[in-house]
Amino acid sequence: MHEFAITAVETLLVDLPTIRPHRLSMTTMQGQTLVLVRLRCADGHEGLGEATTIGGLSYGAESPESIKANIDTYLAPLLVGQDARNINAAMARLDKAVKNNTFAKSAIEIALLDAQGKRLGLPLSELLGGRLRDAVPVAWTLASGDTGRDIDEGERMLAERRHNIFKLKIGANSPAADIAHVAAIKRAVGNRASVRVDVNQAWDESTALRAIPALADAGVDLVEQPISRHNFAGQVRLAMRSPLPIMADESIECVADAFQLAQAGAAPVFALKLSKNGGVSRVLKTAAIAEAAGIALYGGTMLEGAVGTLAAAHAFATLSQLTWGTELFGPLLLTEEIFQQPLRYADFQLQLPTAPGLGITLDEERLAYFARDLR
Ligand code: MUC
Ligand code: MG
Repeated sequence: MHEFAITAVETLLVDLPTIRPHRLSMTTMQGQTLVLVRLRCADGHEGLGEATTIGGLSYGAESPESIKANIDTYLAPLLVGQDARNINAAMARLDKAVKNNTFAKSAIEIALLDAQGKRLGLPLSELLGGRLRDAVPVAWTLASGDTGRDIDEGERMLAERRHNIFKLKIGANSPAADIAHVAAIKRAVGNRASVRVDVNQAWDESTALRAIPALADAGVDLVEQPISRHNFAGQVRLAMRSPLPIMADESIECVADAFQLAQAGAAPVFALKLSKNGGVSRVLKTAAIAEAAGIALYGGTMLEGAVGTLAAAHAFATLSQLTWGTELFGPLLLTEEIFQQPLRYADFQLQLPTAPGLGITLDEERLAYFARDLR
């Protein structure tokens, strides 16, 4: 076999509890399942990759189990024997044989990049051309489902200087109840924090038209994905009429979606997510489209653990603008650590590692304890 060949692609499902129930408009999460990819190479290097979904299949078309099955059955056999150093060729080979499955492909590309970074002795951000910042601002999602508990949590985050941007998950309750909930939290934190909302597509256009001005009056800064990704014309109309900037999240499932939204003027802010675009190189293409169109950027999350979070942080650190910061807090939502070093969150930011690749090492014992197939 070739000196730099990929020798094995292993996938593991790792079930970890969350620190509290995480309530979104479409599901309440009690835990998170990480799909970890371990990609081994003939030169002795190993790359780590990861993908997560939200609430199994409640966010999109891929689940942790489908990601694992599709990597094991279809993607891994296409990779074994290929040159691990030519990431573009490896990903093109996958794209030729397998449609969509962007989460699975993203996890693999992250693993290839991690291995390459280790091979060359470069942090992933340097592999991507170099970082423009050593840390990224990180929002926290207040989503306990209880207003008082959310205010206490927000106060704690401010006091610890961990987060001063809060995203509130709304859309599960009536608009009136949601607006009262948001207004109470904004009143409590005042100008010490930016408050944004994520509706996760729960409203129709008429509801959004009525609710968004009230959210603006309450002091909200940004509204994420208020209506269905399928109501394209409605998104364009809303972007024109809304007193608050609208961020597209679910509407972007690939780079072509980003182009169409930009072309139509459907949202002045894009949430960037590696897994929905199909990996690091793809999400940077979406960022380039946004930049060319004057669309502001936000570093989104699918509530990944440390591997997916660091891959995103390295990618987002290379962007010339990140107007709305990031929400790369996924590891902080989990109660258990499976890596040798926790990520460094301080002064409202995630600090980027400087070690080669992603800059993280597995704790094998803890992994073996939490991995579904090894228990
Ligand atoms: C989403 O829709 O943005 C991001 C943060 C969070 O709490 O949920 C995710 C998903
Ligand atoms: Mg969202």
